[in-house]
Amino acid sequence: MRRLHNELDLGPYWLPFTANRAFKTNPRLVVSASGTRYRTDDGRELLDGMSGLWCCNAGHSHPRIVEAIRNQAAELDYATAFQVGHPTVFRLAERLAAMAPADLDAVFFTNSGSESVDTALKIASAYHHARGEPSRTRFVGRERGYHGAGFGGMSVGGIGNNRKAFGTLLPGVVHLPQTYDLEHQAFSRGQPTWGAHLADELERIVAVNHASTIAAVIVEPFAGSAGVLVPPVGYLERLREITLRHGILLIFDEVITAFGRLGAAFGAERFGVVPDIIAVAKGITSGAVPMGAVLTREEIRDTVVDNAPDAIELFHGYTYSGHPLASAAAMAALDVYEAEGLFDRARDLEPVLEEALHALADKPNVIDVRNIGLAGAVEFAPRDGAVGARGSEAFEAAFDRGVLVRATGDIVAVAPPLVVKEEEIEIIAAVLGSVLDELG
Ligand code: PXG
Ligand code: PLP
Repeated sequence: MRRLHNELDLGPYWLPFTANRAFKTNPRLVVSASGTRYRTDDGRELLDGMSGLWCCNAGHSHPRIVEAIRNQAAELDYATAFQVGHPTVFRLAERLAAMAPADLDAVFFTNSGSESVDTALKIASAYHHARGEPSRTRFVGRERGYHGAGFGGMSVGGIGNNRKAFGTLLPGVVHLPQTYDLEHQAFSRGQPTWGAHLADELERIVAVNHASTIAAVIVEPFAGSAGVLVPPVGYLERLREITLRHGILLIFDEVITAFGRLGAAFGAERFGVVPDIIAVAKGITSGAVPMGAVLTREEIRDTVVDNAPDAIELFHGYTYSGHPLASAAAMAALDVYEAEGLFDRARDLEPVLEEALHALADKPNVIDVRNIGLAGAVEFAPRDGAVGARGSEAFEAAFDRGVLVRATGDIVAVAPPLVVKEEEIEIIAAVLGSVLDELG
């Protein structure tokens, strides 16, 4: 079989979050995709156990989304978002506001999760500024949080490797402890029962720094990038209670958890906790065109807008905010989610994925299996002197056997498209099982 990469110059392209040197000696290329399957350049089928990268919730190249993008590109390719609008983006904002919990009815558009996070932080800051409490500038993140690759998101993020080469980042950021604890939570199904008290650390942070210096707390409802760290029962509720009591905004980074991953439109809905701001991206277009958005309580938007000393109320935005192709893709993705009942489908498949993954608990070197919604992770004991080796070897072996998963350290994460079939979940687990049997 002719391999496309033999004809390509692999030199110039610097791959993101990738082991570039290893990749270029053993490149992996996909050339097309449909539904739950990719096709590789050597003609093999690859079952997508990761929804692309937590984003293709409706499956790949869904005909309805493809058609919407095509039509929009032919009709209106681009419209500046600064002082000008176009109909599709207004319709999309209206629809997102209707889907969002409670009064999170103001929508600001971005092009990625990273931009959504930076936008959410800036809106939180601008809100307190407009309210006459400009001393509220600190942000509280969490250990092992991932909030994208911008300087704002890196600053509130809590993954050392993502931060170590980039200096001092935003000043004034404080981190909550992570919610994961192997000893107390290993092999939890769904939310662990131990750990709600970890939210009380926020009280300590408030005591040390004073509430009047804190703008917002940002957390992922479940931490995805760090390896599916599921919030303990009662934890998010307690964060909500403490933030409300101290006038601190609560931001949910729902870049992974929104649009069905948790069997609901938002993690906020699944967990029954309403934050002040929600950041989304990825599944908003089912990954077909880059887009992100920030949903805020109407009062936050109105406070910023109504108190503005200048004609332009928020000096923030992107060239491609609310891009027509992204807006059309998002409208079509939301249509598909609704028409195919995909959020309910994720909820129905949750126990199937749970059973399939927990059946791997007794495989060699497995120290934890955890899951929530249509997401799960298997964690291995690190090999002596080679942390992360088992994870990346598992990823490569699964890839060679036709299943795409995600490795982060010695954790393998799984998050298939919401259109995945039960048999395909079984295949993903079976391949992982056989990989684990053979992993040294
Ligand atoms: N917030 C969260 C919670 C995310 O998961 C981002 C922000 C940034 O989104 P963009 O679109 O700027 O990448 C993300 C992205 C992984 C992995 O290893 C996860 C993400 C990105 C890349 C890798 O699981 N999530
Ligand atoms: N850098 C330069 C020189 C620019 O002119 C712009 C936008 O006009 C940007 C960065 C920001 O780009 P974007 O709006 O796509 O985020």
